[in-house]
Amino acid sequence: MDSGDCTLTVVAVDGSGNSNQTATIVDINKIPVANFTYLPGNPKTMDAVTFDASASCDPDPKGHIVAYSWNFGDIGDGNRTTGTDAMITHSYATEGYYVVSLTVTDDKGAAGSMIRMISVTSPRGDLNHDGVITSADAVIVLEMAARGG
Ligand SMILES: [Ca+2]
Ligand SMILES: [Ca+2]
Repeated sequence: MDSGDCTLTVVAVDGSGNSNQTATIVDINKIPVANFTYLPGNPKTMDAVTFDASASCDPDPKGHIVAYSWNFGDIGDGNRTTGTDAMITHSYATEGYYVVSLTVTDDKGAAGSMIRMISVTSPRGDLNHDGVITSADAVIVLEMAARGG
């Protein structure tokens, strides 16, 4: 991948929250650009969701990404995994909205991040919302029928 595939904006922020875009970068390592997609686009609970970070890149002609760090946003303060492959799968146990963040690290140790919001829904018929359809869901159907629906 050549450097023309990357868009890079460096924004410096001081302790007071003031920011300033830096236009001149000469002979220093450029931070890598994180980007990812996921499939299926409308995942359901317990689906193996494939996250693909192969669109990430390092603007430096000879630079490359050495690590992909994910926070899938579930389980307490997140569910963190770091690997060297751009592709990873993850499944969600419960429905909801999750903030997924990806941080890529380049060969010089610089890091870039991006986040996406992912919506996970329950499969049809999962009446007790535990992510799987089991006899427990059928029991709920029977109870609803017994109450006269
Ligand atoms: Ca770089
Ligand atoms: Ca269920």
